[in-house]
Amino acid sequence: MTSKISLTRYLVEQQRVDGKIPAQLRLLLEVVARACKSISQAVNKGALGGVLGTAGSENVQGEVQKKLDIISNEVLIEANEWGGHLAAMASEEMDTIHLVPSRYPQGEYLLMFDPLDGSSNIDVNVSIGTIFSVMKKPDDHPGVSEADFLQPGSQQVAAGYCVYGPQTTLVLTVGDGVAMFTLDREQGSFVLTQENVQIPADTKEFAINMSNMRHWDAPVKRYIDECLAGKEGPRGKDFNMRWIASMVADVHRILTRGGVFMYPWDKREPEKAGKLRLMYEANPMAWLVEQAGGAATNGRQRILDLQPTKLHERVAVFLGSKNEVDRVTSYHAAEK
Ligand code: AHM
Ligand code: MG
Repeated sequence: MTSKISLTRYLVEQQRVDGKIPAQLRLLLEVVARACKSISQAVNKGALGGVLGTAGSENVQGEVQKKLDIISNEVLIEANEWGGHLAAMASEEMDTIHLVPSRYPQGEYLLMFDPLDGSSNIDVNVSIGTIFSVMKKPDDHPGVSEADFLQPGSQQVAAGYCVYGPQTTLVLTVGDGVAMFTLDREQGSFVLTQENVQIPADTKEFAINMSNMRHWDAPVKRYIDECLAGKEGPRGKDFNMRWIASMVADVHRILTRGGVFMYPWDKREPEKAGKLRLMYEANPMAWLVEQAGGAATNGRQRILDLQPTKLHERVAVFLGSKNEVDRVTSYHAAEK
């Protein structure tokens, strides 16, 4: 790359040269990126900034909230509510939707986010991230309600994440492939460091929380058993395993060098859902992965085709290298 392309320039060119994104969406993405920069700073300070540890509260899913979960949620809301580009926001950390206060202009977009994904890694200095998804508010009625958010992931107009690791990297799609931007801390701006990200169709690496094995459904167990059998088994090759316990970091690895990520539902859950949330985690990651040539299903259906029934809906997730996702999905189809 000869001259550095900032996120701002990339978005302006997407808007101006290619006409791919409207001005309001460009503004929205710049604001999200700015919020991520400020979350990145808080993450970097760690104990020095007094941001580690629990906040003594629980979210709507009954999970203990960390201080950084709450700080990140507030940063994203404050950054986004006054710009005039949003109709409303929804977050993994809030019970219901957050309307843009009436003193600010209302826009046409809906923003959903997991403000700080991988919360169990905050206090141990392991990569964490912010995941976001953008849709348009249906324009057939005034006002905005929770029902407006319940659109399938195929309706997303932008999606991405920012991983706070050894580097802070923002990964974005507006439906035209996947681009990665690394935060240049001296300049204070995100710089384009990779375009047209592609996930190889085949892989020898899988990511799953193996401690749940005894609770898995038969097709998942079959798939992993075959991987574990290595060269001597039906796959005829050895597999390696990675599990970071931050979806952002696991997906970032997969976008970088391939692999398959799985968080299946397991037999402890009567609703046959999973741990991960459709609106804040599965949809944006599924779209990024598809845009990079990979696949994403819930074991039976394409994630982006799922019709959500509630804001905090959970879903089983299989995503990454296409041939592996197709294989584990076919094992589900073969089940009686
Ligand atoms: P969080 O949004 O509360 O952080 O939970 C989601 C995270 C994912 O990032 C990760 O893939 C998974 O939970 C890890 O789960 P486990 O604790 O079973 O390893
Ligand atoms: Mg999460």
